[in-house]
Amino acid sequence: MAIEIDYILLRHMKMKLKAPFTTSFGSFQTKEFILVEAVDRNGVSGWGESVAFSAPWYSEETVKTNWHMLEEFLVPLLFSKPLRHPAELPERFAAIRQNNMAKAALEGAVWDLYAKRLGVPLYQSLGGTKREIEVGVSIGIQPKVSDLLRVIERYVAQGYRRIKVKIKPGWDVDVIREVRRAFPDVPLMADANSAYTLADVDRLKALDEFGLMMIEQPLAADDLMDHARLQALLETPLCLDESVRSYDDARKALELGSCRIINIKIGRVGGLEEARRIHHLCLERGVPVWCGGMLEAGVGRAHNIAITTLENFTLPGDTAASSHYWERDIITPEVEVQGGLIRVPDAPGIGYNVDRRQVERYTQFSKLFHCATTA
Ligand code: OSB
Ligand code: MG
Repeated sequence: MAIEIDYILLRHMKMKLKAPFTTSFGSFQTKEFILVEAVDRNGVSGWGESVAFSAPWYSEETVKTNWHMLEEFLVPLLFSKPLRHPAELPERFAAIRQNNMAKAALEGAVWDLYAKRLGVPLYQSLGGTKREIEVGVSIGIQPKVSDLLRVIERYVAQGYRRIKVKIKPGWDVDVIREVRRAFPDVPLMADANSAYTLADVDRLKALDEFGLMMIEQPLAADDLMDHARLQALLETPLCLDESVRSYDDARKALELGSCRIINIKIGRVGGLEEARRIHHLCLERGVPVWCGGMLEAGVGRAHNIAITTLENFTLPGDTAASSHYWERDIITPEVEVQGGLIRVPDAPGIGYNVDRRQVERYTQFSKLFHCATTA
């Protein structure tokens, strides 16, 4: 059965986070993103969300470069010949270098549509089995340590399964020491978003005494070699985020010993199919994975939940409740966390309803692309 897409609708969205999010790169509160709707000839809609931000601080992609890639290259490739299964898309998109978040957004919409046409939940089409997933929360850099402790207190009380604290030089060893003193037993990790170099090895080594689950992405995104050297010097496991953009990156990182854990983000690796391949590789090698977050709205959040149902997602992810980010999300019901768990919905596709009224409210502009070949 071919997937007969009638049109693709791209929306440029703008939503305001409840609180500013601060990393080693800076702070932002307005989240712009692209929402992708793929509609087939029966009027069924599949949804995808690009995780690219307005500015290229996390990777080189932005909302505008994604729009350009989708409009000029990826949507035309999708329409260029019939499609039988979403797993065919990575090969079709391989003619385009990188631009993984743009590819993932379109692929995600097609996966949702595909699962809905079969009447099965997306997580099952991906081979997932878990009925509930464990989640943690990622806490941005705060003005003062006392603020951070108060925020952590709140999330521990809500039952989140682990706390992730953002670090950077000057907001690291002393801060983690305070957090450990206040919360001796909480599962804790730190994410540096590439804020360090090998010259900081003593500072990073000093974190070993706090029993962190892992340190995420301490060094540069393109530096698997230095991560391997650092990992050899630390007891704390390293986890790679920005450095792993493909199956081959993951394979090389594991072969070099650059990390002992991988954070899988669907957008960063170019889509659900590539995410699944990395998951399978890590399962084979006995390396645990978890699902990262990009401050997604409901559609992206639903995709994260679906991929997290695969068996080797054994560590809590960053997929916190909708209400952690938004006054009002774009899906119903919103993503809820109880006792640190999300119940995986059983409805076809992503399993949540897209709230078109909210979508309209947050839409800045949109553009429709018709598929000529199915007409
Ligand atoms: O490095 O994991 C990261 C948010 C934006 C960009 C990169 C990262 C993050 C987070 C928060 O840590 C994840 C989330 O809550 O969605
Ligand atoms: Mg990270």
